[in-house]
Amino acid sequence: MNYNKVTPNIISQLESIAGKENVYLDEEHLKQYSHDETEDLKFYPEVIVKPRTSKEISELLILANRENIPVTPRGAGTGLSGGALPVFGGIIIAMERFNSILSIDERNLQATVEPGVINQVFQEAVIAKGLFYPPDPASKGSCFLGGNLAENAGGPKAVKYGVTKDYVLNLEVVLPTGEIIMTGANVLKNATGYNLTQLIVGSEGTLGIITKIVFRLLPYPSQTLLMLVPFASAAKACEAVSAVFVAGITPSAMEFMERDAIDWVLKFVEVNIEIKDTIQAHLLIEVDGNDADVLMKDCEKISEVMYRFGCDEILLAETAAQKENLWKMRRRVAEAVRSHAVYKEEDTVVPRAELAKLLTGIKEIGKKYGFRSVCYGHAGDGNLHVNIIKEQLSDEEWNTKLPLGIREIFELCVSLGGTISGEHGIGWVQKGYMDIPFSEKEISLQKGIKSLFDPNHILNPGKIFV
Ligand code: 2HG
Ligand code: ZN
Repeated sequence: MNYNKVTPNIISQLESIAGKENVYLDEEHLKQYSHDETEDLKFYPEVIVKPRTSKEISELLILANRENIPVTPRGAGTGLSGGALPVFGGIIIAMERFNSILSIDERNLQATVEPGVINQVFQEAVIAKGLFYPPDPASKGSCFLGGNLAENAGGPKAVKYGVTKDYVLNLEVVLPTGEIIMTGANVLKNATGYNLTQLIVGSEGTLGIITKIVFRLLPYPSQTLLMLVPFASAAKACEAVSAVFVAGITPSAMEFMERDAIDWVLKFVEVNIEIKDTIQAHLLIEVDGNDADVLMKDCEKISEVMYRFGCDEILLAETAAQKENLWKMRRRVAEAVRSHAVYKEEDTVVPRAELAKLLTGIKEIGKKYGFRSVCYGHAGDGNLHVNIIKEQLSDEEWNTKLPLGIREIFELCVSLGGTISGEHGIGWVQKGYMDIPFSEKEISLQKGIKSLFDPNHILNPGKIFV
């Protein structure tokens, strides 16, 4: 794609749309908005605009089509697949001024919010009314709800409560060509026409810019219990996961951490825990509800399953402090890996009963190409985050062997009935592997949808597809 450059004339048009004070050209801003949380990527925008209304976004997109300028929508920049990076320069539309919770409807258990609201701020606002918005990505303290929709974000609670898409009823969206639409209705059941709401969720900012979100909510579960389950065998830990569900229990979280992941996070944050040398992996299992006796019975049943798979002594966390201590260990592991090594993160996902085969296969592929991996993730969803570590590999090996190893890992996922991203999305970094899960026809269908929504390909170009 050949795009035009942003000229002084275009800058003044941007300023007349959004206000001069909301248009940024300074080096500090251009640098700040040139990266997200994806390892080792930087692309500079030419200008950043911070609009406040859907109408302003509409006018910005109309201008971009007229002048053939690429536009990249951006939330909090916590993405992990380069989805918010302006890979062709152009204009970043930053959504942080869309930061209002417009309404919480306690009668219908619904809420209408703007996309620039931080996930945890929204969670806490609804908890204050006894309500619950479950999707809880690791970055919940800083990520925006709009970005959560763009990537259909998950997190530990997805195993029981589902992912972001499962809570979206209706959206206001500004199309790449500037029209403002509503995609659905504020209802729990909707069999009216194609599901434009679910098409937009997970489209990574390539089919439109979300400006209003209508969520469904649940009653807040008042109690939880949390267990840390150690295993001498990582494969056994993975095998135990599906047995819990077969035993009739759906935990509210079921996380897996390899020994390396824990060792690194314990060096990174203060966690009060003793781990025997023989332990090679842990499961972190949470149950939630409103009846303490039922929760304790669930924990007993889960423990029986775990011991059947040869776990070591289980730690039960009952106090808030004990739970916080264990969750801190899991929630900070990504930062610990990021701070410790040059790495490449993959977001593999398979049917949960195939987890042990996936983990074993990943280690064999690592041996074949000479790289080490540190694995952790949402075992209950069959979603394993694989951090491939550069360590002693030369730059040349890293740049030649790594793509081959990643391709084999993704081929293994698909062979096990899985796919190549569970929650982090495709964005810029995984688009070269889309031929593994999809046929040419399946990709051409998706590209056809993109061209229908964005005929001039000005919105978030270069993402998802090569
Ligand atoms: C997690 O489950 C996140 O910890 C990974 O999905 C976050 O890699 C990250 O930064
Ligand atoms: Zn995750």
